Amino acid sequence: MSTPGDFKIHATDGEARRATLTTAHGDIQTPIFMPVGTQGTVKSLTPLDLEEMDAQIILGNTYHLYLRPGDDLVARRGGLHKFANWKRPILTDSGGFQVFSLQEIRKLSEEGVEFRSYIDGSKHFFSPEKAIDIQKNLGSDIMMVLDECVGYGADKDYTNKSLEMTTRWAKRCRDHYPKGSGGQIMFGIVQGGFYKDLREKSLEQLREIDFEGFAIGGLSVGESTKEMYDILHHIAPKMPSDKPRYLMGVGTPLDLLEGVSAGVDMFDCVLPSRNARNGTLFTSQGKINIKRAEFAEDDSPLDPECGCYTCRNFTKAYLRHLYMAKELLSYRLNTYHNLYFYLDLMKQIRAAIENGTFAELKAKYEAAYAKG
Ligand code: PRF
Ligand code: ZN
Repeated sequence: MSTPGDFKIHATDGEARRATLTTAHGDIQTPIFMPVGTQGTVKSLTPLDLEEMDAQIILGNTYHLYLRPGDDLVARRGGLHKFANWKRPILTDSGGFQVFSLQEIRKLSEEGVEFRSYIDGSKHFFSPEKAIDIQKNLGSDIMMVLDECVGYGADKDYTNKSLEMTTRWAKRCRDHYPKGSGGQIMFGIVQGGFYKDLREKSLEQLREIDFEGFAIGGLSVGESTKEMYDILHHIAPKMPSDKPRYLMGVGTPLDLLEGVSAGVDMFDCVLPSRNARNGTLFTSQGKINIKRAEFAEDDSPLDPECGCYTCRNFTKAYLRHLYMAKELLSYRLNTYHNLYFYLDLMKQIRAAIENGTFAELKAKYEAAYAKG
């Protein structure tokens, strides 16, 4: 019998790992990409769509669901799985990042963070304990600790003080939900900005606290790709090798391949779903924008190598028409394709690690996406 938090590595290829993570709602095969369902829905898709494309786990946001419809309301309906009729695992972010990225006005103290609702301007307060209570109410399989994601360009003194507070908050989160006290598991979040020694310090402090997994936060906040990859390759291989590693809010197809090559197991990002809605589509030949005039009478599928519903049934000319006419189906078909593409990429990555051909797969996508 396996219990939530169990993590079994089946194969490795360089730093890349092929593993299984057990949660209360089933196993997750890693490396994995988690579609973002901020408000308890992956925009424009049904749970059936997501199951069909083999999404193994989706992400929900503490911040949004607390403000609307309210985590108590969700709890009274048996939790987010029941409420949204999603039977597979859910990871919830703690709200820390959303408070820091969506608000100019917020008050940060040792106790927690005060912020205003993006809906009606009302005042709210998240302590580390509150962030966990909300995630308990939502009933997610994986909870994230409350952290401060420092902005790009923060100086070393600020970054240092911030990561030490993030550690104290992480400890308070764990103490509020000790390991094994329920079916939910909890991940710590490594911060430390773009200072390698501070990243190491954050990791060392979090290691002392007993988490089921560890995330890398504070990346993709405005830095160059080179700076991000530099920190990624420095810190990911130093993270506990017997626990899942999660790179938060990243990224492009090449970022996922780079992350896996550094030993990352889990990813989430709004990029495939958000880009889909503005007509930017990922294909095996690179990125295209469906609104371009060259597609007006293009009767070929979006991606001839893709097996998704969109690519099997519609032409680029039709997808362009839907986009130009702002038809609702445009959002749906585009989102379906982009997420299918991301999930299929992860499937290829898992197979390549098992076969010891990960480097070849990475090189293939690097060639297709060289144009950016
Ligand atoms: N912290 C949390 N969530 C996040 C991030 C973070 O640093 C990021 C940074 N890319 C995305 N989502 N809690
Ligand atoms: Zn497709």
